[in-house]
Parts: sequence; C-alpha cells; structure tokens
Amino acid sequence: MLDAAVIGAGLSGMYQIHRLQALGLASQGFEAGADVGGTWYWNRYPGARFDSESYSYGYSFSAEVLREWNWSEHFSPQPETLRYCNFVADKLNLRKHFRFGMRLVSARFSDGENAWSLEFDNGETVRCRILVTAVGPLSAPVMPELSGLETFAGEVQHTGLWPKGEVAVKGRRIGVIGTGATGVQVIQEVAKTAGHLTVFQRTPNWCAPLNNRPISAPEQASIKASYDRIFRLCNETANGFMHDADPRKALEASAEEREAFWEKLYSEPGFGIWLANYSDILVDQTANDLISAFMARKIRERVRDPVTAAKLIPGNHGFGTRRVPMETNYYEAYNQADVDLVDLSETPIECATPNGLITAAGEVELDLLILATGFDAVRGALDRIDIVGVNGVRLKDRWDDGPVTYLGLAVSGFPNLLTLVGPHNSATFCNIPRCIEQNVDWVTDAIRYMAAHGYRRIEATREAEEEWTSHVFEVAQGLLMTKTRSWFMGLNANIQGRDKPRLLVYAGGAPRYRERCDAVAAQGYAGFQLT
Ligand code: NA7
Repeated sequence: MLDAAVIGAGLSGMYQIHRLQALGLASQGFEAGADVGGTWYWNRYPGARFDSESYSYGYSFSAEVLREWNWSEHFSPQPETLRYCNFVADKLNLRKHFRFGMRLVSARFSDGENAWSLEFDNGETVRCRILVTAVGPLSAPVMPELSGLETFAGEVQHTGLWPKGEVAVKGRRIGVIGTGATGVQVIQEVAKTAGHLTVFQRTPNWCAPLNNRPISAPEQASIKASYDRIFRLCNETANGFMHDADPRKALEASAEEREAFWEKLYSEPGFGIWLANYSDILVDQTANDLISAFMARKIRERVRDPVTAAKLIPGNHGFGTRRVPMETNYYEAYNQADVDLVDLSETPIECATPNGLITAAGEVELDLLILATGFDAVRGALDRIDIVGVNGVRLKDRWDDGPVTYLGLAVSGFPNLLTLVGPHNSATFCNIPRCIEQNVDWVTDAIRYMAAHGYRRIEATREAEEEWTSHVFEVAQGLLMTKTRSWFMGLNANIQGRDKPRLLVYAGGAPRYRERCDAVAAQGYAGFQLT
C-alpha cells in the first residue's frame, strides 16, 4: 500500500512527487505518457509556446535550477519548455519515482480501509492512502463532430495529441479548425510554409501581440539576479503573472490618455494589454466597448482585405472576456494569397470527404487537417477517470450540475482525494506554475500534518464545500467573462451536457486564495474532517 499516489508527470506532478519523496513517504507517480512534461509533452504542434514570460513560468523552489537553466526567449517555444521539464527531472532525479505509460482508468475508495484502489489501462492495480491528481486543467482533448471524417484520406492531427515525429507542413494543403489560443499559434506558424492554408473559424477571438524576442546575454544575467523580485511580483498579482490591473479607470481617462496607454500596452510583451489594463475594462461594458473598438481598429489596420478583417473581429463578446490568444503576425497571415479564412457562421462545415471538407460554399481539398478544437477544460481529465467515492457515488455524477469543491482541492464524499489545479482552484486562472507550487506546498503540508497526528482520513465537509462553491460564484459576479461563452464557463458545444454555464475557475485572485488556504491550514484544516 502506497502512502500516496500522484497521477500525472506534468509540472504539478513532478513537483508533488519531489515534495512527497522529501517527506520520506512511500509515494509513487503514474503518467500516461512515455515521459515527463504534461502539457509540454503532449502539445508539440508547430508554433506552441509560452504566453507567460519564460522566467516567470519556471519553478521557483530550486535555487540550483534557477541558477543553471537559461531561457532563450522571453516567451520560449515548446521544445525548450519540454527540455526544461527534462532538465528538472534529471536534476532532481524524478523519473525513478514515476511509472510511465500507465493511464489511470478508475479509482475506488474503500471506506473500511480509508484507501483508494487504482486501476490502470495496462490492467495493473495499485492501492494508496492518499490520491493526488495532477492531471492538468487542459489535458483532455476534444474532437469536433465531423461526419465522414473516417473517410478523409489525408492526415488528421489534434494539437493536444501531436505526434513526436515530424508532421510535414511544407507545401501541403492544410486546414485548421479552431481559432483559440492554440489555433492562433498553429495558424501563424504553418502559414509560413504551407502550400495553402484554410482556416475554419467558428468564433473569432481578440488576439494581442506577444512581442516576443530572444533574451540577450546581459538580460540573462539581469533575470538571474532578479528572480526574487520576479517571483515576489508574481505572488502579489491577481493571476500570478508579471502584470496586474492598473488602478485607473478607462472611463475616467481622456480619449487621448486612453489611446496613448493602449498603444503602449499593444507594443509591450505579454499579457499586459489584458491583465495590466484599466481596472474597469473587464467589468464595465462601456469601458470594455472602448478597448474592443481599439482592438478592432488594430485588426482593420493589419488585415488588408476589409471583408476578411470584419470576419476576424469578434461580434459576440468583448475584449478580454475569453482567454486572449497571443500572436505574432497572426493577422498578417491573412494578407497572404495562399491563406483563406472560412467563416463557419456563414458557411458551416457539412462533412468530411476523402479529399477534404465540404462547407456550404463548396469543397476544400486538404492533405492535413489540424484540429485546434481545445479541451474538456478543468474537469475533463478527472471525468475521464471513473472516480468512485463513499457509498458508490461517482465524481462525474456529483458534478452533474457543475463542480462543487472545497478550495478546488477536495470534494466531500471523496476522502483522501486531493485535486491539484482542480475546478474552482485559483491555479486554473493563473500563471500556472506559480499557483501549482502553492497547491503542492499546501497538499504536502496537509499530508505531513496527517502523518504527524496519526490521521488516516481527510475529507471536506459538505458545509465547507457549499460555502467555498458559493464564494467562487460570488467573486466572479460582475465579471463580463461570466456572460461570455468560453471554457472558463465550462461550455463546450462538442460535449454533451456542457451547454449550461458552470464556472470552472476561481476568479478571486491568487493572493486571496493563498490567504484562505493558509488560514484553513493554520486552523488545523478547518472545513475538513480528519479521522
Ligand atoms: P479553445 O480555447 O477551447 O479553442 C477551441 C477552438 O476550436 C475555438 O475557436 C472553437 O470555436 C473551435 N472549435 C471547437 N469545436 C469546433 C467545431 N466543432 N467546429 C468549429 N470550430 C470548433 O482551445 P485552445 O486549445 O485554443 O486553448 C485552450 C487553452 O489552452 C487556452 O485557453 C490556453 O490557456 C491554453 P468556438 O470558440 O467554440 O466557437
């Protein structure tokens, strides 16, 4: 019997196993993939990269890793991030604590034993006292319903399941479905070499320039000398980024001031234009209309054909109310003669054929179809495991009307289950490693506390869960995001039952979340029943 099992060898699983090993507990990690890396292991599509400043994204806990690792770009590409994950795994000797190629299929809690029985897809079973899921919030890829797809003679790839080997792009006729953060990255990259690219867009998003560039040698030295300051800053901001809302209001600024401020943000690197903007743009519709008009003008300036530009301007939601895709020459790609935009609201896809896709406007012949259609967000990876708690209750069923959790880390009726980056956890709405470290540290302390006091079982109470879940909804009230269709709101037209808004993220800010978690721990894990 293991003291603890950790499911997943992404950033949260790697750090979690590192901490549990240091406690001297019998702990073991299990990972479906063949190696470490999680998101960065699976998402190998062309153009995949950070939208967080690289040096704000890496782990902060190891001075040695910080000292030895050099990021090459302000927003590093996926191959480098995967190398980073491998570097950390080597440095901390983590691989020996993981078993790879094992996907958790089911987890059943035994009330009598206060233990979980785990079953993996290779048929193996394992028992553990504590089950820590580190399965990632954006790791359950979703395929679109596309009739006839099985007859398509070309190649089909989902961005979140991109193969390790080379996928030929150069000179090929490529179609991309999806224009979220992933679609935008892949489109701007494959547009460079594809023979012909057709983008199938259902909903345009408000994209903002990433303004990436290489890190020079003096910058590298300065970053290394500033890590304390960088992580302190990330700890203080609402979402763990190096950007935080400007206290001023768009509606109180003059038109000239707004224009100058927005031009500045538009020319700066990273999420600043989304997260360091005037404090009213994400809550006040009039303020949001102003920034949306600014962003629309930028699109019109950058896209030569006014009809194409109009199609790329979102009409059903305001800027920043969905995840803002970060781009590098994305809009300019549509100025290329060999790039077409198909607006699915005008000409929907009817079916796939052996040659390509048929839309209401005719057939588009393709060699490679890229599905950038996203994930069953935040809860999807948990739902895909048959998790059965006390009295035979399934977690999936418990969450029929949307997730209910305590701190986004626990669910009543599911003792000894701790969900890193689970629904309603601030890590879902965060520069994720910053919040992952907090999650893992908290979970590790809780496990240590249990061991020190001889507790065998930790379970969130119903009352604590209800209070937390209400709090999650309360703090999101007033955010324009809650009126918009997106994965934040748990909406996904490709999945049955995901047609009602069910908030998945914690929007109260990482500092507030951290304080609450700390207070819970300081009060002997208030809201949990320990036995
Ligand atoms: P997203 O943000 O969920 O985007 C998925 C995209 O795929 C989005 O444009 C969807 O359009 C589109 N989509 C999905 N299904 C279909 C079908 N059936 N037909 C046409 N278009 C479709 O996923 P991403 O991978 O881009 O990003 C997820 C997160 O990962 C991102 O926020 C980052 O934090 C990292 P829709 O908008 O639903 O109309």
